[in-house]
Amino acid sequence: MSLVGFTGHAHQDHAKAISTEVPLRHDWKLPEVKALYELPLLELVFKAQSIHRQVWKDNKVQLCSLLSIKTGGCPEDCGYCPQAARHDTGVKAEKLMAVPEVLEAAKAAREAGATRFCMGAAWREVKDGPQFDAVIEMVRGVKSLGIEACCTLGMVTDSQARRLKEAGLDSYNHNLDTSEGHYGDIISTRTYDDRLATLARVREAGIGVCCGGIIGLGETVDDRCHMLATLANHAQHPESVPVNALVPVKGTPLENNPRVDSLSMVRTIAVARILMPASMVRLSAGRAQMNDEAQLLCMMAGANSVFFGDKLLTTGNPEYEADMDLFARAGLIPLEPKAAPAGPGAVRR
Ligand code: SAM
Ligand code: DTB
Ligand code: SF4
Repeated sequence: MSLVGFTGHAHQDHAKAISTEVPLRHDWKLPEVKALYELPLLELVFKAQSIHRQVWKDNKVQLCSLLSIKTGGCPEDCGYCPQAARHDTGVKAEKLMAVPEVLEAAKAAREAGATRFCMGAAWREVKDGPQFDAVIEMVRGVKSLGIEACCTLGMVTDSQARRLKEAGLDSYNHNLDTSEGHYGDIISTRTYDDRLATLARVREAGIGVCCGGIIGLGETVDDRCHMLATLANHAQHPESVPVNALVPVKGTPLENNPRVDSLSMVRTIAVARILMPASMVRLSAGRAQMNDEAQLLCMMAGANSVFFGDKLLTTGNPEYEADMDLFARAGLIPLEPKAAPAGPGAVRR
């Protein structure tokens, strides 16, 4: 068990008076996670919010911006994904964006209040060469704007992870998506172990880990709890845990999956917060399908970050104005740009 401490925390300003009394556990068992998940909802939210406030005393919400730097044409077969080449979704394969274009978008995002810029590529894995060199330039450029840089590029090797770290990358997003048991029903072109191996390389290189999942893939409550326990039982918790609701896209095998009940999002987020008190929990895909009240309940349950801007990678997100209006009406305080850290934290999670 490790304790949350002050030193080197990735969000030192944000988490200002982080409590030294919140234990970080790495030995969660499925029945205890499930018992949390199945608590009466308000009890669960109360528990999660109590932990949240002990750690995140200033109670701010980070605005992150997401850009698809390389869209579509992906060789993988992730059942949910509109960018898989084999799914006829109308998403066209595009080339990698040019560095200046990406940096323009990052600048605009910063101006609009983003403190984190995430670049996504529809790749199975990173290949060394001019395209990876360009991504390295993008990372350097984003860092020179004084905001956090995050990438999600598929699998990486040790040396690629080291180069990303040297360029200043704060965080690498690579989701487990679901439980190990359900993984094979959703993706066949790579394994859960491939996923874990990339995450280990990212961690080893000293880059912050951004790892979460999707609900609504036809998984059971056990699967959800299993995934959350897997995340929390890593020797260090991921610094960042995105919780996505499936956005069903026509042409994908999961196009007819039933819509995710927003209360399941609330429960998943609350359990993530309880299991990983010091991690950023990000209310990610699926916000456009949620009303204001459901989003606020997710924040009450411990979500302290959203992606803003009208598009995620290829699917819709709430309009900027609607988000700003929600923040104003609810009195939500965005994490200020100056609070963005210079690099990944060294604290054990
Ligand atoms: N190709 C890289 C990979 O798979 O790691 C990076 C990009 S991929 C689009 C990033 C994440 O987006 C996936 O791991 C998945 O969690 C999420 N995602 C993709 N399609 C989604 C959908 N339709 N609904 C919700 N989340 C989705
Ligand atoms: C994550 O977990 N969610 C974001 C980010 N990481 C890269 C991506 C959501 C993608 C939703 C489907 C789309 O827009 O294509
Ligand atoms: Fe490719 Fe990533 Fe989509 Fe899977 S989730 S098909 S790896 S872009």
